Amino acid sequence: MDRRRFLLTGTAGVATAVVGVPVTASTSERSAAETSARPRPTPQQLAWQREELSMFVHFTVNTFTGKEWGEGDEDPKIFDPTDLDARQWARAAKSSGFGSMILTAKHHDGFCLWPTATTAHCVRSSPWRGGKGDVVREFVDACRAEGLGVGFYLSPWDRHEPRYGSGQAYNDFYIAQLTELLTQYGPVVEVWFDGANGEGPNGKRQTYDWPRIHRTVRELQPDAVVFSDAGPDVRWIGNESGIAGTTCWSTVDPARVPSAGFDSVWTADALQQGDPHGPVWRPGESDVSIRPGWFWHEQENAKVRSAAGLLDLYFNSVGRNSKLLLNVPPTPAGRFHDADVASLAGFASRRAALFGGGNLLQGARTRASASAAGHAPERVLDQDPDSHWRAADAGGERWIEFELEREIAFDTVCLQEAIALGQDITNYRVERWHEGQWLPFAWGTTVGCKRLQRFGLARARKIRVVIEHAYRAPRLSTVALYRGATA
Ligand code: FUL
Repeated sequence: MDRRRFLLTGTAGVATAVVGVPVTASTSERSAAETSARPRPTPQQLAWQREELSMFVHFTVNTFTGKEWGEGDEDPKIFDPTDLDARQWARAAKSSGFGSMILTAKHHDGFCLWPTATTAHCVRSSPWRGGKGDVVREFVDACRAEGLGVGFYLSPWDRHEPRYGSGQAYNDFYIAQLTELLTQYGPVVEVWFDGANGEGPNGKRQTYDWPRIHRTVRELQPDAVVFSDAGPDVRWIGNESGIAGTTCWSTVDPARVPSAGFDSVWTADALQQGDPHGPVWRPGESDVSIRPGWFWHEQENAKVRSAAGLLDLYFNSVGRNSKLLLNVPPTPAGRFHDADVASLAGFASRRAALFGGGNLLQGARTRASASAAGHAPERVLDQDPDSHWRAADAGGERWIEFELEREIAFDTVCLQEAIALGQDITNYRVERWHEGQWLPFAWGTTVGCKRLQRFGLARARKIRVVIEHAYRAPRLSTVALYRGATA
C-alpha cells in the first residue's frame, strides 16, 4: 500500500512545506560538514543501527476483515483472536536474530490494542479475554521475556475518531494515547510514526502537531529513537520494498524532507540516498513485509518471502548502511503462521551458513598506506566495531592489504566504517592479486555501518581495499570475506 498517495493533497502544513524549500544545503553548511566536524550518531542511534534487524507486527481488526486499511467503522467485536500467543512471535523473532519488535498499537482504523482511557474503540469492547485483554501488555511481556526491545507504531491517521480533523482536540487525544503507551509499559526503544494523512470520519484531514509529538516522546522515553520520513532520529528509506540506495548516507539535509508525509519529486531519492553534506545524522530504516500485505491474509500464505528472499533483503538494507524492519503479521488465531516462521528460521540458517564460520581474512598479515598513530591496519580484524584502521590524513588513494598463508575462496565482502565517529567514505574498490596484478572484484560508493556485496566465487591469497575518496581520513573498522552466498 503506497502511503505516498495521501501526502500532497492534505494539510496546509504539507502544502506550505512544498513551496520554497531550499533543495540544497547552503555553502556554509557544506563547508562546515566537510571539515572534521561531520555529524555523528547519538548512542541511541548507534545501538539502533547495530541491532540490524527489527520485526514489525501488524495486527488489528484488519486481521479479521481481510483489509489492509480499515475504514474505522469496524465493530470491535470482530477482534477475537482464538489463541493469541505473543511469546510465539517473540520466540520467532529472537531465534532468527531480531533485536526488537514494533507493534501496531493503533493502525489507521483507530482500533486500539490496549484498554485505553481515550476511546471505547479498543480491546475493552471486544469479546477477547472477556474484554479484559491487553495485546500491548502481552506483547511487551513477551518481548521482555525474550530480551527484545519494545517499539510502538501509533498511526496519526485515525479513520474512527470523530475529533480527527478538528485540530487541537484531536492532537490532545493523540497525545493522550501516546502518553499511555509511553508511561504504562516500561522502556521503549523506538516510536514509529508514518506520514499517512487521509480523511477522518467527517471527511476532514488533521494537521498533526509534530513538535509536540516529538517532545512527548523525548520527555517520556528519552532513550527511544523516533522514526518518521523526516526523523528526527531515524528516517524512512523512501520505499516499502526494503531497499536502501546503493549510495546511502546516514547524514541528511532536513530541508529536503522537512516533515513526515512530505512529498516532492526528490523525496524518494533524498530518503534512499541521504546526503553526504547533510548537517544531521539520521540513518535510514527499510520497512517491508514478509508477505505482499502488511496484515495477514489467508490467500497470501503461499506468497511468504522465502529464506533466500529474506537474505536478499538483508543485503539490500543492512548491507547498504540501513536497518531492516521486517513485518510478520499474526493470523486471526493470534499466532505467526507456520510458513512465516519457517522462512524466518531459514533466513537465520542462511546467515549462519554465510557468516557463522567467521572472517576468512582472520590471521592475515596486514599492511596499509600511511596509518594514523594508534590505528594500525590489523584493527579491522579485531571484531570490535569501534576500533579501526585510520589512514593518515594525506589525500590520494588509501589502501589496506591482507596477505594469507593459503589461497581462500570467497563470494561476499563486508566493509564497515567506525560510524561512532561519522561516515566519510564516498568510493571504494576491493581487489585481489592475480598473476602479478590487482584485479577489482567489488566496488561501490558509501560504506557506513555495514556494506555487504556478493559476487561469483573468487580466489586469492592477497586482497586489498582501496579507498578512492573520503571526506576525511577514512576509518575502517571491519574488512571481512565470507563464502556461502552463492552456495
Ligand atoms: C503505511 C501504512 O499506510 C501501511 O498500512 C503500513 O502500516 C505501513 C508500514 O505504513 O504508512
